[in-house]
Amino acid sequence: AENLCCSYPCQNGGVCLTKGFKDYECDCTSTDFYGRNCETPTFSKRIKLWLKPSPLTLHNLMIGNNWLWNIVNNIPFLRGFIMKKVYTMRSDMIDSPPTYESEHPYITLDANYNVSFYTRTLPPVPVECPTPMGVAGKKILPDLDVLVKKLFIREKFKPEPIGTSALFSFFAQHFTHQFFKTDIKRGPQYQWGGHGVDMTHVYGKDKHDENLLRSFKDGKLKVQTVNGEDWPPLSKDAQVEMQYIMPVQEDSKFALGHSFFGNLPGLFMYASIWMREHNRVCDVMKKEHPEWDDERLYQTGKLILLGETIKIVIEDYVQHLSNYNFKLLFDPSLLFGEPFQYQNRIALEFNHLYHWHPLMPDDFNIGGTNYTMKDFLVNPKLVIKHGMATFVDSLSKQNAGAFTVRNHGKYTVNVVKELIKHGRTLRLQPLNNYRKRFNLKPFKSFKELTGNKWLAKELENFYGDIEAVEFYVGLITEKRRPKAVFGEAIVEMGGPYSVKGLMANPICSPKYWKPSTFGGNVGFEIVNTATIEKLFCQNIKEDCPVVSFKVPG
Ligand code: MNH
Repeated sequence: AENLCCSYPCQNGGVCLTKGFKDYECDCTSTDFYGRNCETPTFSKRIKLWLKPSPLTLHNLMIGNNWLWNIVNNIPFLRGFIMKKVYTMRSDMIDSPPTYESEHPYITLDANYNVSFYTRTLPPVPVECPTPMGVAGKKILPDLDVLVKKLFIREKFKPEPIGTSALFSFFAQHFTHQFFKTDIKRGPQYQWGGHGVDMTHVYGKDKHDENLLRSFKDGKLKVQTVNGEDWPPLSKDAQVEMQYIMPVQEDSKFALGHSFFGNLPGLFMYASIWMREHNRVCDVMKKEHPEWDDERLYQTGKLILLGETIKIVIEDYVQHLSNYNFKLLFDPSLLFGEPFQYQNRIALEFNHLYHWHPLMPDDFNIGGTNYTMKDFLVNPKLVIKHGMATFVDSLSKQNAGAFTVRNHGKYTVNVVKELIKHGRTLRLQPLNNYRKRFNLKPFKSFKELTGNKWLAKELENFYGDIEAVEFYVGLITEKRRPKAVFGEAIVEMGGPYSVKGLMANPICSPKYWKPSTFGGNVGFEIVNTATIEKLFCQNIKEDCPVVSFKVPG
C-alpha cells in the first residue's frame, strides 16, 4: 500500500490526511477553497484572486515608475501605508506559532515546544513515498559530486550584475550567522541559536561568554588598541571558545561574540565596528545618565544596537537587495493594532535559501594589495594591518559575485555539497511545492525554470521531472528577475521570513518600542537614524571612507 499523500493531492494549502490504506482526504479549513482536493475557490476568494496582482507585476511596479515613487516616498502617510502592506502581506505568509519540524510529516507539539529544532514551512516528504520527492522523478537523486561539478564549481568569476559590493556579502554573512546556527553534532534539523535577531554575534551566545567579553566598566566591552584604533581583545584576554576552519597562530586569535567570526577578515571587521559602536553608545548614554551603573549602560547599549541593526537591515540592506524605487521604512508602530504575533522561529528553508556563497569573490583588492580568498582565511589581522577605513572602503569598491550556477568559489563548494546532503536527509519537498506554498505558479518545464536551454537540458538529465527538482538546486538554477540580484522564488520566500523575523522582534512590540527602553530620546534617536555609513564613520577617526552596498560608479 502506498501513502496517497505522496503525490501532494491537496491544493491551496489544504492538508493531506491518509484515510485507511487506500484513501486520503484534504482538510481545507480556512483556506477559502473547497472540494475533494481544495481546488475550488469560494465566491469571495475568486474575486480576491481576480483582483490580486501577480508577484511579477508587483515587482515591476516597485522597480520601475520612478516618478510615482518620488512622490510616494515624500508623503509620510502614503509611505507608511504602503510599508504597512509590505509588513502584513509578507509576514502573513509565515505560520506563527510554528507548525512543522523535520522529524514528522504532520503537526506535532514538538514543532512548537522543542526550540532546538529549526521549524519547517512544509513538512518532510513521508519516508514511505516511492521517490525521494514524493511520486515524481527518479528513485535515486543525482550524484552529489557530478551535480556540484556541473552546476556549482566556479570556473570564471561572474560578477553580481546590479553592482552589489563585497561589503554587502559580508554584511549578509555576519548578520545571518546570529540566527543560522546549525547544531551539526546533533543533526542538521537542530540549531543552537535564539530564533531571531538577538545580537549574540556581537555579545556572545550566553551569559558566560558575554561576561568574558565585558570590561564591567561604564557598560563597555573589552578592547585592545593597535595603531591608534580599538579592536576586540585577544583570546588570551577573553577566553571565549572560538572555532577555526584551519590551524591559526596564537596572535591571530581574537575573542568575538560569534565563534566563527575569526575565520574571515570581513566578519572580524563587522565584529570590530559593532564593538566600537557599543562603546560609543555607552559614552553617549553615560552623559545622558550619569546615575546609571555599568549593568544598565551595558543592557541599554545592547537594546540600542539591536534597534540600529534592524533599521540598517531594512533601510540599507534590504533596500539595496530589493532594488525598489519605493523607500523602505522601519517603523514598528505601523503594526500596532494589526493582528500580528510577536514571536519568530527560524525555518530550515530560510537557512537553506540564505546560502549565498556565490556572492563571495575569489580575491580582494585591499588598499592596492591583492589578496586571494586563501590569504583571507583565518587572517583577521589584515583588517588591523590596513586599518578599518581602508578595509571598509576597499570592500565597498569590490564587486560581489553573482548568485547563479557555476559560481561557487573553491572554498565554498564543500558547503553547498553538505547543504544539499542535509536537504536530502531532512527530505525537503521539491521546489515547485514551495513555489505553490508562497503563492507562485509552479514551473511547467525546465526551460521555464532556467530560461536557458543548456541548463534546462542538464537539469532534465539530472531530475527527469520538473516536479522533482530539489529545493536549493532549483533556487540557484532559477532565472533572475529583471534588475534583480535573485530569481523570484528566493525573494518571495526570503521576503516573508525576513520581514517576520525583523518585525516580530520584541523591541518592535508596543511595550518595548518607546524612548524609555532605549535610555530616552537620545538613544531612541540613535536607533531611528542609524545607517550603515554612520555605523562606520562615527567609529573611524580619519575622514569618512566609502561605505556602500553598491560599488560606486
Ligand atoms: Mn557560509 C555555513 C564557509 C560565506 C551563509 N559557511 C558555512 C559553513 C562554512 C562556511 C564552513 C559551515 C558549513 C557546515 O555546517 O558544514 N561561508 C564560508 C566561507 C565563506 C562563506 C569560507 C566566504 C568565503 N556564507 C557566506 C556568505 C553567506 C553565507 C557570504 C551569505 C549569507 N554559510 C551561510 C549560511 C550557513 C553557512 C546561511 C549555514 C550556517 C548554519 O546553519 O550554521
